[in-house]
Amino acid sequence: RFTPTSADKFTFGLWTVGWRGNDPFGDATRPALDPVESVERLAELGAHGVTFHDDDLIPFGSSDSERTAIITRFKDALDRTGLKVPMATTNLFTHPVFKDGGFTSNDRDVRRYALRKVIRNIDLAVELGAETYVAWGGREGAESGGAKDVRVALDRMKEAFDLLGEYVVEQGYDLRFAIEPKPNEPRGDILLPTVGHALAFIERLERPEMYGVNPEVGHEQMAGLNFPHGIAQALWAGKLYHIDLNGQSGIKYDQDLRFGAGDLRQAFWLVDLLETSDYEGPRHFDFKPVRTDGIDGVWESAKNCMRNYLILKERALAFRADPAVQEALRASRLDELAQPTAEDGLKSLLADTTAFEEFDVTAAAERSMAFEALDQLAMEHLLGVR
Ligand code: GLT
Ligand code: MN
Ligand code: MN
Ligand code: MN
Repeated sequence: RFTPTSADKFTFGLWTVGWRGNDPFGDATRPALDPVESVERLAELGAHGVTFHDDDLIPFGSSDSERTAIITRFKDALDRTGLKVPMATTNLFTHPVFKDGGFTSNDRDVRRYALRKVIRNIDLAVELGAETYVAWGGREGAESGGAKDVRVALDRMKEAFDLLGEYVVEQGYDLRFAIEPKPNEPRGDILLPTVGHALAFIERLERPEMYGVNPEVGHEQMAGLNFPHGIAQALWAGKLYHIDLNGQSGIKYDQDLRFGAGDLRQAFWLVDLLETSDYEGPRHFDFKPVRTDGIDGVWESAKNCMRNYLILKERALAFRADPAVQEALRASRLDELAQPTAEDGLKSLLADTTAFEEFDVTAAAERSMAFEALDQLAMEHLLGVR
């Protein structure tokens, strides 16, 4: 029970289990992990795949022959374990050259270099079978008002994504981009800070159908937003191309806790939403095993990201299947929300005196929505007492 299989589509970034615990105040607390060992351990735990930044796999500055040797060894591990690479991404944030960003650095040479770095890793991503290419622009932003002309920076951001789309089309690759929003950290303010900003940006691109979002639980919650609501809107727009699952407790630094830690109720509603939606992509964990723990804690937390998802999935399905819940949903008139407001058309709405002239506003205002009873049922399913 609660033991994952490949069919659950759980995936992990190499940078998650591989995080050594270095933070702005302290050095690494754990030794480096060999990506091949990560592949083997994740496969043993029941994961479906791994994802990576170019530099997670191939250390920055490796020679071409070193690069080839690393890729060969990595592919061999994938073949042996059956692990997939459904997504890859580019590190445009660690090296000091990216201190003012990649796609939107004020320095044009840096922008050209960033694009070439992405394109080089897109080729590798496609070679390894990836269908999604994530773009998290953590360094695209500013700490002060005069430092960035945001409208011009968005022109450069659009230019970058359009060029990458052109490259993918020209190569005949079957690859889509997923933009990952984050409000701040490492920059004081990051461009495309929330799911909503990213969705609006995508519609300005030359080939909008090639771009969607990769929302991360903690990133929206850092902005005080309701993550399941953001995911629902991304689904509604047909733009949920990928997802980063983790945990966060309120508005503070990016915690990247294991999935299920942090805001448990939002985690429940998120799993309920995903499992009743048509999203069939990976359930990707982007978390950081706490730096207090040794390597034991790394595998313990990786295992529990998946376990917590499966527990919440069981709870959410039980919630939906409970006749008392179905009754409560009707009492709260969720079925009525699903009915169009004026299927009879504007003309008949305007002619309908019961809609306005004769409408009993007082009686309607007095009808309870009965949301408390419904929410308590959800709470009791979540707590395992029903
Ligand atoms: C970095 C960031 C994550 C992103 C990764 C993809 S990099 O770890 O904090 O949220 O998903 O670039
Ligand atoms: Mn994060
Ligand atoms: Mn992160
Ligand atoms: Mn992420």
